[in-house]
Amino acid sequence: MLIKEVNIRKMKMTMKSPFATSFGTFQDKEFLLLEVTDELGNTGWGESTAFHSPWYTEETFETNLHIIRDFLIPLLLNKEIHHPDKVSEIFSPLRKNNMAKAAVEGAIWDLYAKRKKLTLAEALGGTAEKIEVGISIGIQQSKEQLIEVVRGYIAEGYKRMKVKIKPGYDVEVIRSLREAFPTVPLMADANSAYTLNDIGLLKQLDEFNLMMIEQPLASDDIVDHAKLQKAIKTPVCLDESITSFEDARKAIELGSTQIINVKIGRVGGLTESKKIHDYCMEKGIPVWCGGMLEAGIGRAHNVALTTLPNFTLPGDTASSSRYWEEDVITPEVVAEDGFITVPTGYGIGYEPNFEVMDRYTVEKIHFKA
Ligand code: OSB
Ligand code: MG
Repeated sequence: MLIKEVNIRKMKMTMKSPFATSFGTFQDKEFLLLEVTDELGNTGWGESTAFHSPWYTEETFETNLHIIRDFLIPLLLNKEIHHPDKVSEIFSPLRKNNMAKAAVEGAIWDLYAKRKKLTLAEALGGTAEKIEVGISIGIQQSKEQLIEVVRGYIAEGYKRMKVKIKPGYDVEVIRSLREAFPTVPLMADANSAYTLNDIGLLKQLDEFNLMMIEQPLASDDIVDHAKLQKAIKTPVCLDESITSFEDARKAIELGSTQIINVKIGRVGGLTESKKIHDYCMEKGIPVWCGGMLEAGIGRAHNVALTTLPNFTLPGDTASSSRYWEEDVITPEVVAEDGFITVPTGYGIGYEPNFEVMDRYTVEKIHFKA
């Protein structure tokens, strides 16, 4: 296929409620949507998962715009692409900028699947007809408030609760949550808020039977996490530290992680995600699909990826309505009783909702071969 046109939309949407993590609070979300068109008029959609600030990784939606516009699009326009797996090869002379690469590659995967009359899940080799999801809960004002929020999500059918923690909002918060809900599958995400000096504190979490602790230590570390894992019972799951297949291989080899959170943007695309998935499956390391507070296009890609067989743990792709008053796709993503039914339409299987999309589009940029 030949890529003939690319449209970039700068988007600005506001979340229904603020989402607080150990590194900052999200409410307004600025991000990019991409639409690619081939020589036959097929289109594919992608979403950049970079945030407005370089908090979670070094990328921002503005650096993504720069890289996509000035480097990635010129590499693609009018180039014959036989399979989306080739896109990451074409981009490989450029270092990092994984979220920028993933946004473009994701759009080409969607386009390719539509061209081949396959669902994106099928094109990736996935088979699940429904996927299990949990919910990620930001830092709350108090323990009591967190318990009420969790109660609400349990009532909505979510079965796995992930709670954000940070120094000063950790052991006692998890203790009271565990007392309130003795059997609910529970995990904690620290987003790199601790160091090895906190081993004693992190060890105290062992008594709460957590499914895992996500990214307790530095965002670029795999050495200290291995030391920590030797000292605690709770399985360590890496998020920020895994930016590629090579990172995953090394972290597993070192014993730094027992579970991997795969985020398409963070690792540079669906092709790299599949590689990590396949390797983890071979090594007996379960994976799950993380979230980046995406709008519908990004969520749709997450849903398709999660249909691969080693995604055995619930992901963070909750319903659209958990984040947004209205989403940019139709139908919206809906989790019922903790499960999302994988759509059966070609490509991502959800249609862009142009009326909603236009309402939140700040700027459109058009490229033609
Ligand atoms: O660490 O997984 C994370 C949100 C923003 C940045 C990082 C993370 C998160 C989440 C929420 O946990 C995931 C979601 O609901 O999309
Ligand atoms: Mg995380």
